[in-house]
Amino acid sequence: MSTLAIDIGGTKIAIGFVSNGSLMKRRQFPTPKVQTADEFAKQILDNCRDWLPDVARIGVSTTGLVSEEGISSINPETLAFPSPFPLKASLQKLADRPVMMLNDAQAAAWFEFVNLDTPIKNMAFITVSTGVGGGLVIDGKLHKGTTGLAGHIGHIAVDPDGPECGCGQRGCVETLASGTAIERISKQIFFPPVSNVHLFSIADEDDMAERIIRQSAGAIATLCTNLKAILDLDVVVIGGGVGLASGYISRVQEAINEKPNFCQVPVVAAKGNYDACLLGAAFQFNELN
Ligand code: BMX
Ligand code: ZN
Repeated sequence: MSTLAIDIGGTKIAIGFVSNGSLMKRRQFPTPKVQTADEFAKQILDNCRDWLPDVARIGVSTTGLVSEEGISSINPETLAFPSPFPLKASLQKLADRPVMMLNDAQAAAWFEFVNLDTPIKNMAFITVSTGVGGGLVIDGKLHKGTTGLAGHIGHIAVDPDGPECGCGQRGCVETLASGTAIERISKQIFFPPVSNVHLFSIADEDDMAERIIRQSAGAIATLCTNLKAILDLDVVVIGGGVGLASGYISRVQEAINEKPNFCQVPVVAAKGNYDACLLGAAFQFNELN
């Protein structure tokens, strides 16, 4: 049975044609401006009309808080959904296929958990991308919480004097570590501005670039040690465009290793690589627990 996988991020949407658990075809395009859910769904489906005759079901992983009513933004600066945004119902109606939907990082967490080399019970997935998202597997079960909010670890406030976050708090991990945060900080330092990809490529010879990346990795390290203290995790899996950039995970691990032993935790790269959330979108049809 073939699945159309859709991963909605703050910057881009990736779509995949998944057959027997393998990603057979993949496309990506910039996230359209959010209007009505019907229009948003139509724009996604327009990008894969040729796949639809062979698609039996649709799995979506999306940035934002996913509930029965629809998607809501926790940080509207990442993607401003008019809340609740009933995208699942629109896709179901327009494509006439069963649709399942999860938060992007929750979907990736479950995919990564099932694909771990060593079976363990407690794991977090962290995506460092436009925002900082998270998914938690506790005692072998994906933990979504009462309202679906569980895992929104980018909005743990770690610096009371830090920058304002679009979620309404100050000093959230997302304001210190995300791709958006790195861009904001690097813009204050580099003129003309440099892209995040370029920033990583010059980090070896440019102290300032290295410092900006270390600040992000340091905030993710603090997040990991906090999560270890709360949940006694066995491992943290990291994904996302920034999270998977060359040398990022080793910088996070180095920062973790400077903390006391009890809260140290190993960090590894997502098996699904840049497509962990996309594969997770399709994978949610496999039993979640
Ligand atoms: C934000 C939040 C999370 C999401 C995370 C990563 C919104 C719209 N999104 O913290 O739900 O998981 O960003 O999202 O409030 P991404 O767009 O960086 O993949
Ligand atoms: Zn926040």
